[in-house]
This record gives sequence, structure tokens and C-alpha cells, in this order.
Amino acid sequence: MAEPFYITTAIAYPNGRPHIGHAYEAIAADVIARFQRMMGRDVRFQTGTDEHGLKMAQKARELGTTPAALATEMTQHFIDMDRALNVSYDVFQRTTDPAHHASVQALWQRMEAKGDLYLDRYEGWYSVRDEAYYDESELVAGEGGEKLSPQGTPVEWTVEESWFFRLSKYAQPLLDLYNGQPDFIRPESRRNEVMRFVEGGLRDLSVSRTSFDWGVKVPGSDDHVMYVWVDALTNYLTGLGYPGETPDMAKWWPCDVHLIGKDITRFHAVYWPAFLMSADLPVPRQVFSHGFLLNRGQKESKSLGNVTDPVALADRFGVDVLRYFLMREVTFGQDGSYSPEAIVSRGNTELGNAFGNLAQRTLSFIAKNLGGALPAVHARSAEDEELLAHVGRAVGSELPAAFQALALQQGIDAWLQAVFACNAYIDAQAPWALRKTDPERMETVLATLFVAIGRLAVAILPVIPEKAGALLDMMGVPQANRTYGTVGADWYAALAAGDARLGAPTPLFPRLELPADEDA
Ligand code: ME8
Repeated sequence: MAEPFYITTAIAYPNGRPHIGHAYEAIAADVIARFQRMMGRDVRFQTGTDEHGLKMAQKARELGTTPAALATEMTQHFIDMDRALNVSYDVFQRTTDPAHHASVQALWQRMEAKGDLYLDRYEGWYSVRDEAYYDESELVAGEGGEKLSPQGTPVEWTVEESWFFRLSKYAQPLLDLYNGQPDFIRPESRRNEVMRFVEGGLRDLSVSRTSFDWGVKVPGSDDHVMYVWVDALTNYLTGLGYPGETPDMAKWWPCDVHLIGKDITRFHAVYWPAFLMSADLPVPRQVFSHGFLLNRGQKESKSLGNVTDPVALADRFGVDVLRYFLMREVTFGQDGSYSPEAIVSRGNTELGNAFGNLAQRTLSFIAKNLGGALPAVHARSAEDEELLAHVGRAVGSELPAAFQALALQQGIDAWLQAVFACNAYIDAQAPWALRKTDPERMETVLATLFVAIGRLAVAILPVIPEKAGALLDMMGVPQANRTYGTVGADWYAALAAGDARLGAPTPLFPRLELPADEDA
């Protein structure tokens, strides 16, 4: 039976439309999920929306609507974005789902039974924008001297009766976890930050609110709703049948990767494992915090007027160009920047010229000169073997090893180097010049290229599923060979022996242009 692989994204606040950061995270998770499926794993890829909390309640009030109506309207935009970007999630979890309420309440009761919850009074700073409590010592001064959270968001003094979670009790178990499971938090820089934070000692965490009611009710304490992060984090368990000891719990938990942005590392790497330990549940295998995506180096905000609709970007440049750009441009785990010029430039040079033209030249040459019959392999030269070995390394080991380690950019780079090698090979072998002088050699060169392109197309499927899939369809590569384990060279002989005929190929990546006023 295939080994399970469970990956999640953060669940977004549906208090507005999705932005580029949401698209970035969804695409990265999708690339990893598709990759693992192609490695033969049984994948559960979960995403969703985080619909409760003060932030949602306040936004709804501001818009003169209800939080439920706002959440439903905006959640649809997230679903639409995922569809437009080819995000192949298996489960879309909304926190307003009654099954989710049941799972959060069950987790709460386990923590309570452990003696980890107690009623007290909270007095301290709260940031609605971050849905986070901060210590006085963590606050920074704004331009007018006002107090701000470390993320630069406004904070308000809050005094309320509240349930508390004994987080302080878990400082040592958490440090033991980070030391015993060194890959629990990645990348390394985030791990170090979290370790410093926990080493400084942990205070108990306020985990309920009484000043509003848009949330999951605390069992037995009806005037309290749970702190939105207790509710939100538990989405990862919802759907697995928790608290039952179900086959789904056994199969999927602990989760393999929680993919999140760097700003919410503390919630996932400190609070979440502490809640799970309290409830006697295994902790996730890994929390991976990706960086922030900036628009020409700047954070997108309504006041700067630079907020981009990711679906509009995909419409303009092509979904696969956008997906490729985002994964290729930024070292995964670090911050990165995007601009229309950068998308156009990479789209044209790497996808259009290097990969698209390689396929186009090779396939149209076969279609024209061999009447669409696949070329026969006569005798392979050292150059042919060398090219196939390079492609074999990239597709068979370098890209999969890098993707396995979530070094997405590095994996794509290995792929691109192999594409460049094919371009150098086609120029050096010049099959067009061999047509009259040595037709057998021409066939061998074309057959070598065909195999190389087929393998490269399979390898890059997780990143550009539509375009690579269309190319493989044009080439007639059977579905059964479109995985990392089945993309060796054997398929070619069978394909060439069959009577499939290659038609005139359609260019994969039309050249992208920028309007004159956007030229860099
Ligand atoms: O934090 N670049 O929701 P959210 C990259 N509901 N990633 C970004 C980004 C950017 N510019 N801006 C935001 C929440 N993100 C909670 C999560 S999970 C149990 C609850 C990332 O809508 C952000 O880091 O504010 C987070 O991983 C995701 O987008 C959703 O952010």
C-alpha cells in the first residue's frame, strides 16, 4: 500500500479577497503534493479558511454584514483562486463546519482533562490584526510613539475573564522536541528564532474570549468563545475523525508538513505542539515557514495601492508561467519579490526559449521530416549518452531529492540545467544539417532529444502541470510513464514501435510582452 503523505497550508482569513501571498503558499503546497503523488505516495492535501475571531467580526461590522456572510462570500474567492491556479487540494476545510466545532471542542476537553486549562483574568496587549497576545517587552514604538506589535500592527489593552492554557509547563518538552526532531521547524533561521523564544520561558496563554461570540463555544462555559488560534490550528485534525481512534487518524496523523508563512511560525511551532502534547497526540513531522512575497520589494497594502489579484496575474501571464516564476525565483524559505518584468523575463527566457523552443524545434522537425514517425535509434554516440546521463541525473535524482527536501528552487534549477544541456546538444549536433548527409545519425539525435524532452516534461509536471501535460499528450507519452518511477527510457522503444504519428506541434509558451509603460 502506498505510504501516506499529509500536507496542509495555513487556512486563510476570509476577511478579504486572496492576495499574492495566499497564491504563493497554495502553489508551493500544490507543487509538493503533486510531486509526492508522482513519487507514488498516497497524498492528503488540505487547505481552507479560518472564519472566526475578532478580525473577522470587526471586518464584517465595518462592511455592515455578518461575519458568516462575509466568510462565505470570501471563501468562494479562495476556492475560485485555487481552481484558477490548478491547486489540487483534496480537502477544503472551513472552520464554520459543524464537524470542525466538534473536533475543536474534543481537543479542548482533552486539554482540560489533563489539568492544562484554568479560569483567570487576562490583562494585557492584544493585536486584532495578528489575532495575537503580546508581552509589554515585545512591543515596539510606532512613528507617533504609539505601541505596536512586533509585526507593526496596532495593539489594544484587554482585560477579560479568560480560560488559560498552561503553556509554561510545556517549555521544556518543546525544547526537547526541537532538539530531538531537528527538522521539526524549517528553515534553520526560523528554528533558531523559536528556540530563543522558548528558552526565554513561556507564559500561560489566554485561550478564550468573552467580549464577542463569533467562534467555537467553550464546552461548559457558554459565555466564552475559544481563542481563534486554538480553533484554527485544530483544522488540521478535522476530517480525520478525531477524537475517535479512526483509521483516518491512524493513516494521516501526524501530518508530514504544515506549510505556513513566517509570520505565523510561533503559533505552529510553539502553541500547536503544546496543545497536541497536552491532548496526548503526536506532533507534526515538520512545520515549514516560507518567506514573504513582496511586490517590487514592497509589502502589498491597500494604502500603497499595489495589491495584486493573483488570478489576474495568472490570466495575464498564464497559470503555469506564474507558478513556475514563483517557485523558481525565490529560494524557498526566504523572502522574494515579483514584478511583471521579472515574470515576463523568466517566462520568455526559461520556459519560452529554453524549454518551449527545444520541444517545438524537435517535434516539428520530426513531424516535417519523418512524416510524424518516431525516429529510430541506430547507434548512440558518447554525446548522446552524456546528454541522457545528465537528464537522467536531473530527473532521477537531483530534482526529486531537492523537492523531497522542499528545496524547490534548487530542484527546478537542476531541471533547467538539463534543459540547457539539451539546447547545447541540439545546436552542436545540428540534426537539420544531417538530413542529407547522414539520415541515420539524424534519427538517433532526434530520438535522443525526444527521450530527453519526455523525461524533462514529466519531471516538471508538479510545477507546470498544464503545459507539461499538453506536451506529453502531443508526444504521446503514456500516462503510466508520467511518474518519477516510470520515466526511464523504456517507454520510448514501445512508443516508437507503435503506430502513433506525431502531428505538427503547437507552441507551448507564446511570447510574453509588457505594455510599453511597464517596461523596466
Ligand atoms: O495567518 N507572502 O491567515 P492569513 C507570502 N488565518 N505569504 C503570505 C503573505 C505574503 N505577502 N501574506 C500572508 C492567517 N502570507 C491565519 C492562519 S493557520 C491554522 C491560520 C501567508 O490569511 C501567511 O503567512 O493572514 C499564512 O501562512 C497565509 O498566507 C494565510 O495568511
